[in-house]
Amino acid sequence: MSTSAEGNAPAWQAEIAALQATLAAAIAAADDAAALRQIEVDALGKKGSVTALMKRVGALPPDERRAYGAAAGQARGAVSAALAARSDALAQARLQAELDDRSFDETLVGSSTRRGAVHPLSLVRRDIEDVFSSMGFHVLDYPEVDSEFSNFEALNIPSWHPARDMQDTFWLDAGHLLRTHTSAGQVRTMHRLGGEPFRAIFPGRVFRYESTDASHEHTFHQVEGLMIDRAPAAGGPGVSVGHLLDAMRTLLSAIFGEAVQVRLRPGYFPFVEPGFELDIACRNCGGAGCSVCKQSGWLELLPCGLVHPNVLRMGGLDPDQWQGWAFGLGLSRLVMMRYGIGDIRLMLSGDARFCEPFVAGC
Ligand code: FA5
Repeated sequence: MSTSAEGNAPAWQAEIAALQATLAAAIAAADDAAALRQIEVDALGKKGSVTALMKRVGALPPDERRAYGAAAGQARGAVSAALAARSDALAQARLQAELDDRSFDETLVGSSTRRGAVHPLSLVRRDIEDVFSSMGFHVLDYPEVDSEFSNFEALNIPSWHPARDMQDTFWLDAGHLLRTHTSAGQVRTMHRLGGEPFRAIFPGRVFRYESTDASHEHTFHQVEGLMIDRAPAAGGPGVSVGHLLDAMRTLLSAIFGEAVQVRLRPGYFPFVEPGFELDIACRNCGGAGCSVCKQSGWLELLPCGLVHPNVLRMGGLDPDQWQGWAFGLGLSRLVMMRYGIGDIRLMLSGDARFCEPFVAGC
């Protein structure tokens, strides 16, 4: 059926050789990966010319099929190999062109990436957590969205109480609010850890609906401290204002690396009795008076006191059996004092330059 004009060689031999030669020329002429890919599809794809060769084997006389299959298979292998070789050669040429490109100077120093820094609030918070952990305190975390109950009622501040006006509140729906102070975690902690003496701190972000100035933000950080022990009447050591002050002094000297001048004033908070305000001498101005301390030389930093019996009751603790002290440290203000930051509003401004001096602390 299919012998060539010159003699015995079947016609398909010349046909396969011609196709192979055409493809070899096309592959050699292809000068990018897309052109090569097209040739590959046209030759080896489902409807490709080489694939078509393979399909024709059934139409040949049985005695030619074996030789035909071998020749078509060899053509397919040769085309695949030529495609791969050309692809390698093109990649190599591309690389060489990049290396030859004199506009690229591989001896130039690379540009450096900017290093991040730990925010000073986090640095001081870590220090405080270390100091209190070493004194046996748990470090707890509570939600920023809390209930009116935790934030006020559980702290002996019912809805009619004038003390609610001391902390202007961002109200949410259905008795929820953005906590105005970390004290919102006090009663929850008593339920969680009570029944045994315990010590805990709970640092966090708090929110107040108030106008801002150099020392007031609507969003700032506090650290709450709470210590509960058995009353002497219940055979325990009890807790005292002396112990509270001692813990506060330990904390402040650890933060500032030296003894800090403090003063204690009576302070009113419905959830402590007696209550105090612990102020520290303004380190921004050395006590001379500045915008941070509102010219007074002192900065209100650390309200504290002995836990009110009503709050102990709310926490499921019998005030005849249990006593406690609590403090609510203004962490943002402490950070300002430690690093001489003149305006609290810089703290959460989101300006990356604010953190640059603290890169070394990472
Ligand atoms: C309270 O928030 C009480 N929960 C503290 C407390 C806890 C008292 C436990 C007794 C026992 P006060 O509203 O004073 O108290 O806030 C505590 C501290 O947070 C202040 O001393 C001050 O350092 C800081 N602070 C208060 N308001 C702001 C504000 N707007 N911006 C920055 N810091 C503030």
